[in-house]
Amino acid sequence: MKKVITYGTFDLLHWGHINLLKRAKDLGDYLIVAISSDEFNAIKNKEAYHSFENRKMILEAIRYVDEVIAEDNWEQKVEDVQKHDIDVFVMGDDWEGKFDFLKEYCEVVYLPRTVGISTSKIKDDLFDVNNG
Ligand code: C2G
Repeated sequence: MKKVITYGTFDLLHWGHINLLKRAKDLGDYLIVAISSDEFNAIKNKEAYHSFENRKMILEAIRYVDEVIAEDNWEQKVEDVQKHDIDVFVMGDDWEGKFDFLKEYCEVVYLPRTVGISTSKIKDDLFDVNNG
């Protein structure tokens, strides 16, 4: 069984995230998603609308996702890859090159980000709609 892992906050979930998860799953047979804990989001300086528990529930409901674990820090990836016997590490290419150190442990794939959608775009568009 070819195991894939990817990391992220995945909040507010949108079709760009789904595109990423689908392509990640297509690279293997089993996809683990490590979602950033609320505490780690504070370190990433990222504000999530949904709590970790609710983001976990949402991700677990996605057909491409087989398992959800917590991402608590920047340093856990090597241990995760080894502990979960990962074959492929996947991230959007906004992270291009940032995780090449994992090539010692597994295949590293950066997939093109989906253009035209982002959580900040959703928030901006909603703000414009509500504020004329
Ligand atoms: N993504 C994408 N297309 C978009 C938006 C996001 O392909 N339009 C991808 C990102 O490249 C990332 C994943 O979806 O691979 C999750 O996005 P975020 O939740 O924004 O992830 P981020 O906060 O960058 O967390 O240790 C890694 C970090 O936890 C990554």
